[in-house]
Amino acid sequence: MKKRLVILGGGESGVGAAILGRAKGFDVFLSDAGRISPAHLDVLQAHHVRYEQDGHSESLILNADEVVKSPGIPDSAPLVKKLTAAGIPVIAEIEFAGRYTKAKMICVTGSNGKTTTTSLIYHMMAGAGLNVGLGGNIGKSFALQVAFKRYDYYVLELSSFQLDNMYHFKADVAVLLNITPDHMDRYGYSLENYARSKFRIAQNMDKEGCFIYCADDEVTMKYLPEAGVQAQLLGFSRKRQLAQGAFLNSNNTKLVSMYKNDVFETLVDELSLKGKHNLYNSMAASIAGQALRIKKENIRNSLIGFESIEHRLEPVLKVGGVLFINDSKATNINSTWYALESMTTPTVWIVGGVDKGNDYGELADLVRQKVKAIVCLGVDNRKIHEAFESMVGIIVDTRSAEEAVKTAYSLSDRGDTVLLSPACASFDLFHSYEDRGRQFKNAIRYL
Ligand code: UMA
Ligand code: ADP
Repeated sequence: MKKRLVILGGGESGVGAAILGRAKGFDVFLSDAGRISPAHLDVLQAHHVRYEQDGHSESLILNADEVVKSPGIPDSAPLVKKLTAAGIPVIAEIEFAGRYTKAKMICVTGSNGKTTTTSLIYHMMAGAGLNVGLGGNIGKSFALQVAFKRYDYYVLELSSFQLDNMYHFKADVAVLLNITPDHMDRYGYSLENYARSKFRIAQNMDKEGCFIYCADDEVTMKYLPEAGVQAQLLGFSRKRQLAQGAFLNSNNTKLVSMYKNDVFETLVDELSLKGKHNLYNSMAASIAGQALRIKKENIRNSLIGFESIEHRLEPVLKVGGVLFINDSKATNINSTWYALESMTTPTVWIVGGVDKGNDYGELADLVRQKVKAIVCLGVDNRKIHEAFESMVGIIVDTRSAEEAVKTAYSLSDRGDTVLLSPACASFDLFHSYEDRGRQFKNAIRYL
């Protein structure tokens, strides 16, 4: 008899898992509590996947041999609890798809910088002529690619939600960029739980593998000793030189990366991604490149030639001498900290949205130094007012990207920067951070 594979969630990851499940001969059933998008419905129908939407029918789910759960569904969901209580394995799409490929896995996690670093490593590997795919928490689902493509390597961005339901998946090269509070609601408001989830990226690695981590990150360094990582440990640091891994030379002009006896060096000024946070991302990518035996010329070319990604400190336009920057993907305090830190002119800061438990106090010093006015873009802006009223004279509430852009422009002078770096999720006023970033950019073009 065919094994019954139930997929919970009909988004990108669920649909990919369903297609792969069909290709591998499972009896597949996909269930979504809400509406499945027309594009995904087309794919399901084209592959004759049985599905339901607008609700989960327990009778069709609790008879599964195995369940693939979309990362947006928490383990605390009643249905997931029932499955677990019934002893039915609940796994992530990445775990499922990982069974059907022998490709080498380069995996990237962290609270911030995942998409940037994953894309940079992918760009480096593709530029070196490797047959490589890009997936995980980015773009087309990994499972869909495993169903249709034959890559030798995958570069996967992994969120903690994906890692939580991964058990046997093994990374060959793993990058843990940083651990700062995010998604605390899913981790019982415990940084320790969240950190443990991030370290799952290394759980099945052996001595052949490389674990690349930030030696300046306090939380990573706190949990590293107890994580029992078996792989070679390769740190990166802006603050000190390391025997193995990446760091700065003595006058901070060069990024130096040491892997075994191999030394790679490149000028910091020539790196295409600017800012201290991106220096970390470039360091992580350069060590990964060395561990993969990519030629130095290819590593250097990718670090110098990589173009910035949409919604991540993306310079948009200068209007009347005012530079507008779109950092809509900054959905937590740490990413906004780096954005404000990299500002070199007086800044009108657009901030707000759905707060995931922010401690705005961490931004106080930078706001005092750099911010001349605050434009709140959110439904409930009370915490922002309370945090910054004493240090910034002008704080204005707005309810749309257009209103925020017009207000910010009116508050700025030639030579200033208007920075959208919200430190919050977007769902109160927008469909997604991409929607917020695009509306911001459109509004600038109409000024
Ligand atoms: N759903 C149910 N039952 C529930 C709850 C939700 O059926 O109890 C359904 C929803 O109605 C929806 C579907 O589940 O149709 C969505 O599932 P999902 O939210 O897990 O999203 P996917 O579309 O499958 O996308 C997921 C990742 N989303 C999340 O982790 C929230 C995508 O990351 C990822 O690109 C995709 O898999 C590819 O495999 C996005 C993301 O926001 C970019 N990630 C978070 C982040 O980066 O901060 C972690
Ligand atoms: P993620 O995929 O982890 O959300 P992104 O690369 O999409 O990361 O970047 C998200 C936000 O974090 C952007 O605002 C970006 O400028 C900022 N960022 C990028 N790399 C880092 C880093 N290493 N540390 C802190 N913030 C970062």
